Amino acid sequence: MRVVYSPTHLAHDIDTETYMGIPVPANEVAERAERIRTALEADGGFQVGEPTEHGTEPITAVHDEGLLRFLEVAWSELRAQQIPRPFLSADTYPNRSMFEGMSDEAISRLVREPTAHAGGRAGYWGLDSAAPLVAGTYGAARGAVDVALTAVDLVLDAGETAAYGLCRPPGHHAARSMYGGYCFFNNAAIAAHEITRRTGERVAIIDVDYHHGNGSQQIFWRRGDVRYISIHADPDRQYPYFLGRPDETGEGEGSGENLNLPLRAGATNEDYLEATDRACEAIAAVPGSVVVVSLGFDTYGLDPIGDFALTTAVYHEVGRRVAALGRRLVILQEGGYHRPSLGENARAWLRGAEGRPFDPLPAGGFGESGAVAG
Ligand code: Q9C
Ligand code: ZN
Repeated sequence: MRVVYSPTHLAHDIDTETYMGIPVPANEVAERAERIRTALEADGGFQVGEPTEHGTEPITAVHDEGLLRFLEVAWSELRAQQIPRPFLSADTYPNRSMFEGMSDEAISRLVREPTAHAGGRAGYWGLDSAAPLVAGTYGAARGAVDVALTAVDLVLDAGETAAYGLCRPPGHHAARSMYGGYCFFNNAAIAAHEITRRTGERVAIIDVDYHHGNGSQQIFWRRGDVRYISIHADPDRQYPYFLGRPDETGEGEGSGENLNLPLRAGATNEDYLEATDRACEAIAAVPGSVVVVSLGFDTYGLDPIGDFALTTAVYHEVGRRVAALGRRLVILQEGGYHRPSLGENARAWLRGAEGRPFDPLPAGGFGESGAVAG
């Protein structure tokens, strides 16, 4: 399988994030993508190449141009304003209750981008304090979009039945006009939109990251040409808290096109495969020849921010079942934070999608697999 990787991610070199007001070691770090790339190179069955540049047009087809402009200048604004921070994080968010009682007309007039403070501007465009922005973030986020769009090219133009984009930073929490949750541009949504534009077909997104992809859901909420299906931790106990419930099914043209499958804490391989089958049925029910996979490994039993109990073997089976839909796959990396297992889990998933046996690397062999048997 062809793999797309960009070294631009290395300059998004985060070491700290804030969690509930306290600085903590970052989860979404460069080592993640390097672990996956190295494992796929060692496998021998993957050809890793760099993306081609696709420009900003496919991004602004999905995102507000203001978000792109903000991300482009945010770091230099923080520096110019001499706010001494190692990364940019919001000061104040426009909580909806700030505008309680005001008319829709007044709200749309009053809720606007502040012009002169990086912390206020980050609050306007950001969802949370978990997406630290540094000097290299914009370049890395643009690189991740190019990775996703190059994977689309491989499938649409180069005759590949599947391609893997090793996107970093991830994307599925980024909405049309919002970044957050370690995500800046929504790589999978940009890819899905591009596929609809170029094929004229319907596209399905299956999101198997541990978290609900609120950004992807928001972007396609009213669209009848992109079906979004997500298996994730119940938002009652997990980020992003305010979206991801089963009664969110889309509106207008998108009515019935959004499927949320939340799972309990401790969800097992068996629970996950059952949800995978429901998701695959929802894909098979509509026409189309391409599926975008938002692939996360934060469902793994040892993930530091997840609470599912999945093992490496199940990723092989999920990859196999998604490929068994018989559609072309654009597979894009989202989350997954247990660094030692990321390489093996990616190999397992992608080999499953290619119909190759898993063939785990021997313990103590290449790297430190961190994989748990079973
Ligand atoms: N204590 C993705 O997996 N909250 N994003 C982290 C950690 C934000 C996850 C809290 C989680 C965002 C792409
Ligand atoms: Zn996640």
